[in-house]
Amino acid sequence: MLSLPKNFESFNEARRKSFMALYNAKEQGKKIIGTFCSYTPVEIIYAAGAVSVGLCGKSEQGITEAEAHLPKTLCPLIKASYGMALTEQCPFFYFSDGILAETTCDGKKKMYELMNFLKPVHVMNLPQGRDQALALDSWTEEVKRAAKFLENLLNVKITEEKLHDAIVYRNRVRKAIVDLYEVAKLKPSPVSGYEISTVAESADFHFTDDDLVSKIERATKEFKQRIRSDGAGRPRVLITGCPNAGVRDKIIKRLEELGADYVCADNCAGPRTQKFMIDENSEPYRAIAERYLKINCSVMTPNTTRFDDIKALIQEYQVDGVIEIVLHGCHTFAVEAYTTMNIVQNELALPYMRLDTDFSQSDSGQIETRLGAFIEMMTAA
Ligand code: BJ8
Repeated sequence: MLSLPKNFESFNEARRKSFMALYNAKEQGKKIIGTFCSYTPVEIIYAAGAVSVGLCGKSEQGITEAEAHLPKTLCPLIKASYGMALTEQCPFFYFSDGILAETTCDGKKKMYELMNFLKPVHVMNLPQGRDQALALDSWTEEVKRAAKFLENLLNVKITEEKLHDAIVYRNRVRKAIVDLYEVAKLKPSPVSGYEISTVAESADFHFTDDDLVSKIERATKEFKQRIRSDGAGRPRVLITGCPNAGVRDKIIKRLEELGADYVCADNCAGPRTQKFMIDENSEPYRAIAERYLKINCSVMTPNTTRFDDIKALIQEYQVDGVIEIVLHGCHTFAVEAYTTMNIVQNELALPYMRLDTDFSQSDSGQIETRLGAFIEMMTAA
């Protein structure tokens, strides 16, 4: 019989519920692999007969405890991810059989060394630039090495056939998510971006046997049929920069409550990343490596394709202004923010605002004032 965390009784109802849902899945023999990044090739996890679960910390919970091991100046996403694992508050980490991770930013890759004391962590060596000589070759080898890790950990065999099935399945999931995001291309968007992203993010936490693709497709259909009476004239915003899950309520929800529409994200969660499919007719390991190496993250150098994508998304989603979120301690996105600002303000002549923040609520008043002023600026433009 599986054990529950020592502090289980102190959890709120929602947390207890997710624990118990996963507990039941584990009791039925489901294997779970935790992930922290869009570079994780989830196809190999599915081909190993396991399910992947996104483990990034999304709130202040666990940060104080994490700071006993990690520097206070580290990005809140890293501290929250580690803290939730350390304090056994995250059901998904608690029930994960292992972790598949990558060498992305310095803080994350060093944190994994400590996390390895809590659970088996395999760190894939991500090339630092996709144009480097042998980048694709070495990343393909890393995908194979990660597959071996899973085979040993879970005592399974990853065959080419299983890999192919996993590629086809994950391509279908991605296509469904892109279609879902594209609802916001309608002007006015029939549904709030906050709601769209809530459905898209739920795909990261799918442990049951019902069909995830049909679930997303149903939501897309329902959203398209909605009639929104207050939609006209609301400025349309693209959010870029660091992952925004930990600041969704403070920034995105508030932005929409104040009168703008969040129509698109140029980040890991948005259509920019989901649109890359895997070639279903090539050698699977190389095809997987090729797809993941296309991701435009600021940990890559150079990362010029990110800016090409921002420009394309601004056009496709008829964007009126760009907000860049930079989490405290995230140097790679903070440096790239200078280029984003120049492109948006000077080349495209659109309003741009950068918000430096963390997962606390201490700056929510200040952020609200700045969001209000930004909406006025977009409306006047
Ligand atoms: S592919 S964005 S998920 S690395 S915000 S922890 S970069 S200091 S999350 Fe990311 Fe993968 Fe890139 Fe996406 Fe470091 Fe920056 Fe923190 Fe970050």
